[in-house]
Amino acid sequence: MKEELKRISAEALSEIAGASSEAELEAARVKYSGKKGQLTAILRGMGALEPEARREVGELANAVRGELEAAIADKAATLKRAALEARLASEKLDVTLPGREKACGRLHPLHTVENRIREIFIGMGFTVVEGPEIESAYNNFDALNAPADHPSRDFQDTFYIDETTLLRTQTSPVQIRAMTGKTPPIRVISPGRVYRSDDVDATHSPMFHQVEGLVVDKGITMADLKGTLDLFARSLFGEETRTRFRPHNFPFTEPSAEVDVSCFVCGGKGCRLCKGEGWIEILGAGMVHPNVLASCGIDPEVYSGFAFGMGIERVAMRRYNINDMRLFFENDVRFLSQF
Ligand code: 2NM
Repeated sequence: MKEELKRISAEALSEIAGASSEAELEAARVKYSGKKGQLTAILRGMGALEPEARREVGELANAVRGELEAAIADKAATLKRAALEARLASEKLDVTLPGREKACGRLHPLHTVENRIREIFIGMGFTVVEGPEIESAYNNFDALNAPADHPSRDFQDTFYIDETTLLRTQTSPVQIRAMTGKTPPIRVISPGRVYRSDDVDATHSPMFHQVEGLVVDKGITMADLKGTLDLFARSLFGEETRTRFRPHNFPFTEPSAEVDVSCFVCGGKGCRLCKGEGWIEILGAGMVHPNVLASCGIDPEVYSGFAFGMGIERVAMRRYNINDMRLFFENDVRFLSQF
């Protein structure tokens, strides 16, 4: 039996040493010191021995068991360390590598320009008002003193939903809403989308954005309009900017004007942007027609007002020197990321 124990010990130690995984080590443990293991079988068989032999074999068997347990524990620790090292090697990361930059969104250039326009007028005491894009023909045309035969009413130019409902062609109906049933003073701007049945080209889009402004109070004159637009132009385009009013005609204002700003590239000398003119048209404006005030329930004998309107696309195109309006709506990141 001693010979048998020595054989078991030698075999077991070599198997333990040769185990290359925790599973193999466990298999070796079960094979020798498990419940049905070879060493366990010897210990069980000792009952049949003489007391003297039993003591000797028992001592040796215990010694072998101790040896095996120590070898197993030792090997287990070695395997565990090796597994950890393998994991550390495979999961190694180089914290000195440069990070991967996340693409970050930004405001659309039309939004940036609209926000700037809002800021400037808010700074002058205006309130921002909004209204529906689906409007009544009354608010869009009749209340704005547009005669029944005015060309803008044409089915060719306006998106009608039915005879009395349409997509607003300007944001003026918002100002009709801001005046109706209200008592001046009124100081509002109305930014938003407007719709016209135009074919798409470099300077036209069937949907574009406008900001209109309106001031109504006692004693409002053309001087207030000029001062307001002058300050606006200097805030948006720079302190040296000058404004020029040219006579024009709108049904909702009298007198009416188109407003130019001195070219912010050449300062008025004439260049490619202003096509040698020195001036760039950006606004329409005028004194609110008495019929418009009256149709909103405001007495034109007591109150007067001015109004103006501009296309945001057009302002942004001039500001950023963009030559094609379609670029705003194509959402090509190569274009949008430049602003
Ligand atoms: C423009 C040009 C001139 C305008 C007029 C009104 C209202 F409602 F008061 F009559 N709102 N906006 C106006 C005046 C708009 O856009 C080129």
